[in-house]
Amino acid sequence: MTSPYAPWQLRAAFAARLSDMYGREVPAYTTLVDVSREVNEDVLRERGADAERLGSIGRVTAERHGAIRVGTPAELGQVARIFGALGMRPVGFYDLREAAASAVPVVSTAFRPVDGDELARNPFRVFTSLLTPADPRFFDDGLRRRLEDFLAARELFPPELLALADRAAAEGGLPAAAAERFLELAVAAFELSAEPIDKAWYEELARVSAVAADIGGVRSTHINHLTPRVLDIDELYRRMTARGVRMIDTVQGPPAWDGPDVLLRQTSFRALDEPRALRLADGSVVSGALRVRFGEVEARGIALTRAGRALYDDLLARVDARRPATPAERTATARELWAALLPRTERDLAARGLGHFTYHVVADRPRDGAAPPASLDGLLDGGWVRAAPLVYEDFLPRSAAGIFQSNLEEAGVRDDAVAGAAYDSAWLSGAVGREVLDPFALYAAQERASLDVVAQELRIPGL
Ligand code: OOG
Ligand code: NI
Repeated sequence: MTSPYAPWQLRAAFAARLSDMYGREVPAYTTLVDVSREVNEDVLRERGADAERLGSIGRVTAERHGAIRVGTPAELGQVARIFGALGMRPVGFYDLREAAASAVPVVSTAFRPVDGDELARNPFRVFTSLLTPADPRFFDDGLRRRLEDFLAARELFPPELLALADRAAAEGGLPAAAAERFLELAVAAFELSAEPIDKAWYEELARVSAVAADIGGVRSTHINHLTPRVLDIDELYRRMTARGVRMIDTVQGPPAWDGPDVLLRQTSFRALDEPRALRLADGSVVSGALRVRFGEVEARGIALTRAGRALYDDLLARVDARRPATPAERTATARELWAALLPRTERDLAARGLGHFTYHVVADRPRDGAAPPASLDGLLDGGWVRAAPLVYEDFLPRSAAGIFQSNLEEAGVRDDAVAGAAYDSAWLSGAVGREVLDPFALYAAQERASLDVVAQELRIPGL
């Protein structure tokens, strides 16, 4: 008997098949993946081993995040079962309803592996958004009721898929034939459906928000984008532009600078019109076109601590306060503040408690009879221990809102005269049916565990 497919193997296979499927649906995605690969190869050639400091080239080349959007807590719970079978858990709470310029009626989390070795095997993650029909700033009572009825009557995931997901979770994987069936059904669930869309209903929701229409205006779900990781996002931006692809006007996230890469930088382009069948009021079906999907690419840097993240958020606020008139001015302001506020080296980032690292005993340090010092600083200075940066595995709400918004035609409407419905991480945990994990706690635990191993190996009382 062959051994069953482990969750990480199912995850890697799912990510690869989703990528094939999405490449057939959105050819521009294939161009983006090709250009990303070229950039990564060039960076590796130029920078050598340094290029792999935040992940092996094998990991980075295969690395993708997807984005999906669902309508109800019940649907979100089903998503959690499917991704749970792939070893992915909900991490982080993102409220995209609040971002100033962009009114997107969703709250989100990201499903991803959480253990260091699982991330190294395959870090596939999916940014998952849940529509908020109960937020009166977007939906009045009548629309809310019709929307909830519409959502309650649809089925996104076939029972056979969910049963296989539960079996994979219970048995820690699936045997070959069941794995094959599970992957087939899982990928199919995220394909763009050919079923006709009720044009009037879709347009009514689109007047509130294009995202609301994309989620609640159709009877199925689909992958919204699939994002490759690139080692030099500014170079990628130049190359895509040179190929005639019109990118959004900025790279979201921290500015480019000559210090350590931190957090996440992302940019995107609008996908083309996609043909969709539309059903008119008289029951006839016509062919129409919708533009909801896009291409996105990202560069990942070092995970920041809570303090580091507070510094980043403060930086964004300071940039806003200067009211830059153009994207170029915004970038220039950010670079100036960034250079003034952020440490220029990884070592300083760690010393100031701003970035997360794991620590490792240097095995081949020449022995000179001296006892290892008892402080981390001393251990690093003396060459006993080396620090490896932890890569940021999560998302940024402000960037996510920017990505959502820059790819929409209409800004959407949010009526700030009424109070919004309150959602937080605890509420989302209830909706998902499992605990939404705190990303900061995950990085801190990884860092802590590495320090415990160092202390044990060097026989020092504790670090
Ligand atoms: C999600 C947009 C956010 C990211 O990478 O920040 C996102 C969506 O469009 O559904 O994917
Ligand atoms: Ni994305």
